[in-house]
Amino acid sequence: MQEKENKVTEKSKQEQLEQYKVDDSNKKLTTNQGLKVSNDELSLKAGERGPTLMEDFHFREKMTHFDHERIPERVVHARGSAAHGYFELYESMKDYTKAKFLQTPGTKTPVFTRFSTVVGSRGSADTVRDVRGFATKFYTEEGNYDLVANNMPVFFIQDAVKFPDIVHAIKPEPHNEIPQASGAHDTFWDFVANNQESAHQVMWLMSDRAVPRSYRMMQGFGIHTFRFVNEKGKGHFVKFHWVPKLGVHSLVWDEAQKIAGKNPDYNRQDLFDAIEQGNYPEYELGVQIIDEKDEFAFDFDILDPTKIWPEEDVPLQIIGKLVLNRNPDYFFAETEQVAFHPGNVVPGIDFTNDPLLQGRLFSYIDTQLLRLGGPNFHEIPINRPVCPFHNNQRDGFHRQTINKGKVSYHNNSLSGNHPKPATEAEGGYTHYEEKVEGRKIRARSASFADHFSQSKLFWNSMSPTEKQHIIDAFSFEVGKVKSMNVRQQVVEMFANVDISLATAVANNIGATPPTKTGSDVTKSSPALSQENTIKTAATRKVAVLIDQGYSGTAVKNNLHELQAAGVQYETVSSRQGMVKGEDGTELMVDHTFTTTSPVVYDAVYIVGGSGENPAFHKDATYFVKEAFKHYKPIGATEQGIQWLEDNKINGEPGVVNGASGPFANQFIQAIAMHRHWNRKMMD
Ligand code: HDD
Repeated sequence: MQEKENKVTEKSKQEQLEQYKVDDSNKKLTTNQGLKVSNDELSLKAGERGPTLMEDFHFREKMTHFDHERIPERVVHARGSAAHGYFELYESMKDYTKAKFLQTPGTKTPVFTRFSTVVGSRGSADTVRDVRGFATKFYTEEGNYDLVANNMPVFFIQDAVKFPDIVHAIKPEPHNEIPQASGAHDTFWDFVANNQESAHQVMWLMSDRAVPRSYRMMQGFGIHTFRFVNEKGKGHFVKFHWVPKLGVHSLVWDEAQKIAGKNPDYNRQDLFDAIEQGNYPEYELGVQIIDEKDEFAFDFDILDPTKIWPEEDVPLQIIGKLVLNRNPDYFFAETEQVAFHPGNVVPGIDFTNDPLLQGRLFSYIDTQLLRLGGPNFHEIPINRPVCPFHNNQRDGFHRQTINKGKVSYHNNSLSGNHPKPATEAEGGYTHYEEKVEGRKIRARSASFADHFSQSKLFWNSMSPTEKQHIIDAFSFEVGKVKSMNVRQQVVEMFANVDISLATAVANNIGATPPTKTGSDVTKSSPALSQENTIKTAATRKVAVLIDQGYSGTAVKNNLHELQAAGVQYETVSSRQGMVKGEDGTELMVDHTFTTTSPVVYDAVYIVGGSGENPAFHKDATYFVKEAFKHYKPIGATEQGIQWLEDNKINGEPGVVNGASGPFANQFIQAIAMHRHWNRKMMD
């Protein structure tokens, strides 16, 4: 298929994909050869009770296709969900980069973004403790640019040659393939303790960042230091950040584990539903920029992927926004077959010598050759650039393009030496001419040696609740390690970060408390605490517990106000069908206590009803207790108020009593807070 040479707009990718879409509705069933099929239920047999005949081409074609339906899952990031959208530039970056999509404010570039967990298989649960991938393909007029990011700003290792090791260590153990999608086992922690460059990322992994409430509520980080190059050829170091408009929010660990059973598709569903409802996820793109002359001005090496650039030292400049506004039509064709590669760059964006980035530049194409079955995966619709592409590459499995003419080499005279390399002025990519000199050596730069100062910076930046969650997470994960020796090694290692952390963990997991003094870093970075991010009730989901005889007008008004604030709700009762208010109004019940669970809601609104049956009361009690335990906002009006008294939670933080002032407003504020940590726990 020949693309038209036209200007890229927000819709360019969608328009391109439309050409490949097929609508099967109201169509006759055919074979892949276009032959109409007259019977799709019975194979061709020699007699009604006889053997199936070889000549049944329909049976053979259908079965063969089915037998070959599966492709290898991604070796990491196998489980993911994606969406289409656009990136809009706010501020010209032309002083720093000549990338065309970053020149003119208002420019919109079509994108496809895939979120993922890292460790679990394709069918694993969403809400496991893990890093999340956040990969975006920008379909620019100069070719595809991929920002293959994670939701944590640092990585476990400093050199790509160790990537197979860290992945082997955290994946299920090879002898029994246990545990699935979890780092809570011996080999992972053995790796950590014996590869201490992992310290900083492990701190992030033990923090709430590892259990995001939603893909819509997590940050993204390019991690590596990349290079911007402007029209004059001047380079700047740059780090990329995605900042979610809804703030950064997480599940609590007990809740995350329960959701993994109640709805393993929790994050996937949330993304899909939000887009269907028109609540388009939005993230702003921030850049941190360092002048080349300041390459050595920091107390860490800016090429080290286990280090952040504290935002208080290198400010984050917001330059544009990403809006995800369209769900894929076909998961396999789009989400599964999309192929990202950090080496997909455009003029004006270049690499640095970060040894992790350098290795990634090899790994992605290599893995896709296997996963997507050959070298033509760039022709799969989701991967095709929206600008034309021409070269002398030919053949290979699944070739689709029909290149005309007999010339497929360079240099040539038979076709005027076309396709011809472009000059820099014509948009030809030229690599940044960094001067490099050195001996061939397998060594780690001494400037990469400090693994604990920024781990401590992270610890110092956490709120007391966040710190407690980190202690709890270490205690859970390392507490599952069978080897007492490995447990002790982990405790000793994290004593280098903070002695109170290591001591608390040691006491929880039966290890000997360490006697070291820990890192003496006192600095903190408020930007690292997710408690300091935006809080809003918009798009939060409330369970409305309601039964026969509810108070019609009050409920209607409150639900109306919640909706006006962008809050979503579902009604939950003992039976499906309608519930009737005492004023005769009726409401549809969305869920019963068996088809849903408190863990999948952000808040609970207890309405009750004058005709409550005992089963309702029992189930609602469990529902609210569970939500309370997970620090969620709880509101009550009408008959629900008595419930707060009966269960002794009236007056607790985040518990909103409709009898005391305007309910909806207070409840919306409580929802916006996300969780209310300073509660007394019930038994
Ligand atoms: Fe990677 C997939 C992000 C280090 C090798 N990686 C993959 C995906 C994301 C990342 C988001 C999923 C893309 C998708 O949705 O299809 N990876 C990162 C980040 C890293 C990182 C942010 C550190 C800064 N990765 C990394 C290293 C290597 C790889 C050091 C190997 C040298 N990553 C891969 C891979 C994957 C992959 C094996 C598996 C599937 C794929 O590429 O397409 O090549």
